[in-house]
Amino acid sequence: MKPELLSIAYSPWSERARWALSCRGVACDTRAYQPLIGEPELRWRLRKWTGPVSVPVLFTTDGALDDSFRIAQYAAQHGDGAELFPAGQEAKIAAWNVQSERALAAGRALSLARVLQNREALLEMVPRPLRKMPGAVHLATAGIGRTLRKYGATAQGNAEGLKVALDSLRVDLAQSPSTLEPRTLLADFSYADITMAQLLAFVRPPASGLKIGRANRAAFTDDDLAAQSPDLLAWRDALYAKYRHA
Ligand SMILES: N[C@@H](CCC(=O)N[C@@H](CS)C(=O)NCC(=O)O)C(=O)O
Repeated sequence: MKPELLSIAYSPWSERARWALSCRGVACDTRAYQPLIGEPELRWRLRKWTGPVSVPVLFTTDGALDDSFRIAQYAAQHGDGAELFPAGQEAKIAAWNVQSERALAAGRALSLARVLQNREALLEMVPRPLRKMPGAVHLATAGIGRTLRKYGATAQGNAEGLKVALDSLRVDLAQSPSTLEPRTLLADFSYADITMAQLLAFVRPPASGLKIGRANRAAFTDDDLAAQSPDLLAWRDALYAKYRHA
């Protein structure tokens, strides 16, 4: 039986898992997760009644993997294709993933603060059939407020948090042994590139990979960071063009 991936179309956390699985050609059924509304079913399937639950989740015949990093490790062991975790580099890749986690948390707070100010972006967060319902904007506002509380996010210092991570990515790329074009963080393309490229989703979302509405694309974009990061945006876009196939 094929594994099933539950993911959010516009989420960079989900994108890390989708990219890793597609890179290794791991065939899976895919289903879209709807925050808030989908949570009871997710808890039921995970048998997790308390504490936070998040996506992506990969349901396999051996159990559920509820973190993108574990899903990427599964992809590395099952499919065929790019070596996502080259031997001897696992600890380095895990450290990049920790940096990515921190930076994405900063990006989430930054972008959701902008979504809260934007009616059209709020409506895009509501499933299409429910958008005309009275209170739809209210529902989205409540959902986002809940997400911000769930992840303990405050907008303060978050632009700085993301900027520090971008600066560190720039240094790591400059110091990499890679002779490839675009440069990769290790000698060859690996999960390090997948996880670090996601930082740029909160600078300006990529043209493919993430399915994101027009208003949310604008809310995810940080004009100041984008103006400071044309080199990293170009790096991310080139990585997508070369390595991110559907
Ligand atoms: N470390 C986890 C983090 C995943 C995560 O933060 N997912 C968020 C993305 S916004 C989520 O599921 N949000 C939906 C919700 O909280 O209801 C991973 O990489 O899989």
